[in-house]
Amino acid sequence: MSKSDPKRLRLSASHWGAFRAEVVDGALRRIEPFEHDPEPSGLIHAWPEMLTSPLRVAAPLVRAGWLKGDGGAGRGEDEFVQVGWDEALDRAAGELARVRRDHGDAAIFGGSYGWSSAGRIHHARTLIRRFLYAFGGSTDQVMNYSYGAAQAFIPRMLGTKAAIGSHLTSAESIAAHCDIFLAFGGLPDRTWAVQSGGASTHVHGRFLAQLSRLRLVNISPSKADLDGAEAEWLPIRPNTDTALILALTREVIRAGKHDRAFLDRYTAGFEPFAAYLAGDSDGIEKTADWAAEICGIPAETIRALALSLPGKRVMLAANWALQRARHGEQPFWALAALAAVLGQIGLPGGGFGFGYGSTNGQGNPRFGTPLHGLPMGPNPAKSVIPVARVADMLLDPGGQYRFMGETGTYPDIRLVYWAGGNPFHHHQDLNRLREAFRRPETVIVHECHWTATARHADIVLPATTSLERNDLGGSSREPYLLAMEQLVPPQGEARNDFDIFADLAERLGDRDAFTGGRDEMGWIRQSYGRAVQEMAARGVTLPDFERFWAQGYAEIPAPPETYVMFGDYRADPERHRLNTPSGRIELFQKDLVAETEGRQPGHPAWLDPEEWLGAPLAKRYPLHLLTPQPARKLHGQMEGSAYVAEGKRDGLEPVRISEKAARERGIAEGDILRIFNDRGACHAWAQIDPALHDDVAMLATGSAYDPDGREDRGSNPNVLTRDIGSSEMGQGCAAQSCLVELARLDAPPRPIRSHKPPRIVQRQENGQE
Ligand SMILES: Nc1nc2c(c(=O)[nH]1)N[C@H]1C(S)=C(S)[C@@H](COP(=O)(O)OP(=O)(O)OC[C@H]3O[C@@H](n4cnc5c(=O)[nH]c(N)nc54)[C@H](O)[C@@H]3O)O[C@H]1N2
Ligand SMILES: Nc1nc2c(c(=O)[nH]1)N[C@H]1C(S)=C(S)[C@@H](COP(=O)(O)OP(=O)(O)OC[C@H]3O[C@@H](n4cnc5c(=O)[nH]c(N)nc54)[C@H](O)[C@@H]3O)O[C@H]1N2
Ligand SMILES: [Mo]
Repeated sequence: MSKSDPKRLRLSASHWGAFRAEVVDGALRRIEPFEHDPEPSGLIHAWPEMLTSPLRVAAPLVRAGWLKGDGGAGRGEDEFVQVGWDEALDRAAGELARVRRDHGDAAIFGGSYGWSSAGRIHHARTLIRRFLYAFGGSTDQVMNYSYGAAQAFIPRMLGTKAAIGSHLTSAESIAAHCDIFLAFGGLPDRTWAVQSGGASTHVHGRFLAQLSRLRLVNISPSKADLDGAEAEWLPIRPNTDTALILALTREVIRAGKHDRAFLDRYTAGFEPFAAYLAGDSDGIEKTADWAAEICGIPAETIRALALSLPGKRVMLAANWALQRARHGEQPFWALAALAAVLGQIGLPGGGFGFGYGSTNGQGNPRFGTPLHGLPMGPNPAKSVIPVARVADMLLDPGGQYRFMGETGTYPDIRLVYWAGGNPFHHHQDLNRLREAFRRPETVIVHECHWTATARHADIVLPATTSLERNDLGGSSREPYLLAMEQLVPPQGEARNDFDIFADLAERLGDRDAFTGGRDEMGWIRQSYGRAVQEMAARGVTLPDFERFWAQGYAEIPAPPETYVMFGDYRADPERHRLNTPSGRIELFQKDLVAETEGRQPGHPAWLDPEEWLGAPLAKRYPLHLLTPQPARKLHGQMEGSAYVAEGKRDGLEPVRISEKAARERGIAEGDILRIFNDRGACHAWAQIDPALHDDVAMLATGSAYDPDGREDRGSNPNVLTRDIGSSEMGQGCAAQSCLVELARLDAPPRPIRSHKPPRIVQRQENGQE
């Protein structure tokens, strides 16, 4: 089919799926899943609405109060003044130059955490950093919200990031060799809808089918976390997995079934760890009875599970949610230790892995699909914070914090610049973040949609979505390099982030410092050229660019081997020494004790998560609130579409509660509830779930923050979550440690405002508004 054929279905892609579209007169007429996607996600059908949503930012805007010099007081409440692109860019460039000159490069906060969109050339978070780095740099964010605690902590114990999901033992290996698969947090199909960079080949159903022969155990507060396969369900209290894992370990050792030879050869520090389990260090033996009190699973069940493991091929899997909690480093480390005690690490189909439940294609072969975005270069400002400490930073300039065993100092931020992320979606304790966001002198945001972050900005620049430009998409975990063809012209006055930064760079005196002398298609061709070269070195010939672009994709063959994590290490621990102090898997690290001045022991340990069902606070707030990823959205994206609205009632999301919780509070299915704690409140409708832990409430993330004082008019759970790092070591997001109470709302909830743009005023003739 030729390119000029109007009926030709053009390819584009998103984190939630590649698709083809029929475009008629500049509008998306029809969306079809990518022809090679065996299990496409319904999420792609949100696209036509996302594109033309009334919530699109239509033109460049400046906040009225900022123009009057209100010092940030009106952020999030104010109206906006529509300005032309030239004025908006002049103002943005002027502020960047002023803040750099008066306060230094680190006074600009450009970490800009967020998923942006699929497509690596127009990846907003890469572009903003490239732009800022080209002119002196900015304060950046390190690690991520997804698995930040593990990212900071686990490599120093295991010597590799592979275990956190970058390269897990393959599904084929598990299918062929594993007997028992323990899934902490389950294996939900929901989270497998997405893959960062562009999902092309959804395989959740295939993955579950590969596990169908095994004994599958879903250790999660929610039975629904492992639907679609036969599984035992152990409803665990949230945040107590570490206690359960330690007890499983202790019971195996008590029965004399631990693999001494493996521990001697491949691990360091078993003795102090075992002494802790035996109670030598604190007088408490970590038995099944001990753990039962903490995690709520009967002691006999724990003991039976422990004794069923030795002699079997066991895969210990945990999803990322477990570590988005206070002391979230511990369950991952403890699980690796249990796998070591069972001697399973490095065996086909055995060992451990984090993230099998968390994004599409975990357990896929590592295709290594070559995808290159624009290079960012180094950050000359050399200023970083751990990603989830953003509100602390804004509220406490000059304040000190601990991270990975070191002390850092928060910079004094005067300008916040965000492109491709939504902190008023992703951060915790949003009422506190709102206070923090009032501190800087200027906030600049590029957005496609009126998110709460855009509403809290001073200069809002309308960005195109990935459907309004050309790009390259895909993921190294999936087999297709995707040619994302522009489907429609930019909506309203939207412009590509690339072009916005290019024009700003020009105003700052050097356009090419950002563009590198290339335009959109120049970068796409350059990136594809690199891919062709790299694949040639691997003996694979990719089609030339024109053929690739016309076809819409290039296929990357799977590597031949079936991957086993730590397989090399097991085969030859000297040659494949791990990148840890001992060169082995560390079950004890004495530096950890020194670095935390004794606040953490040197081995995996049960540390009080502070907000959990065993805490004194549970008397006042007796439900543990879990905030999983939304099924019908990617984070806050698609909010406002009819596709998402189908799951809502009165504009509110469902909160899942148990039959017991409903009965005790006189709540019926569909009742509108107020969910609250000392930090804030939000609203949701009651969905009674007979297969949920009695004392758990589940409200997905993703609702737009729409505050009325400390109360969110909608269903954003991050008004309730606690803004604290996982620990002083990892400083990851700890959203899953949160207690709440809820009650039926008898008065109707206040009308939601977030489905409409903020008030926009036109500038008057004399240039004053
Ligand atoms: N309570 C709680 N909170 C959580 C979590 C949790 O489990 N519980 N999970 C956390 C996790 S794991 C994550 S990853 C974060 C996710 O948090 P975010 O990644 O910040 O969430 P998104 O909604 O994906 O934000 C991306 C934004 O980029 C915009 N965008 C898309 N394409 C473009 C573009 O081309 N240009 C520009 N300029 N903008 C674009 C979208 O409109 C959207 O608003 O949330 C975290 N927050
Ligand atoms: N549809 C969709 N898919 C997504 C995303 C999205 O926004 N939408 N976001 C993507 C992103 S950025 C990420 S990082 C991943 C995150 O992937 P995950 O972290 O795996 O996903 P969650 O939905 O946060 O959590 C999964 C389940 O963990 C269980 N859980 C929570 N706390 C505990 C605990 O303490 N113990 C145990 N045993 N179980 C617990 C909950 O019951 C929950 O349903 O998802 C990705 N996939
Ligand atoms: Mo994430």
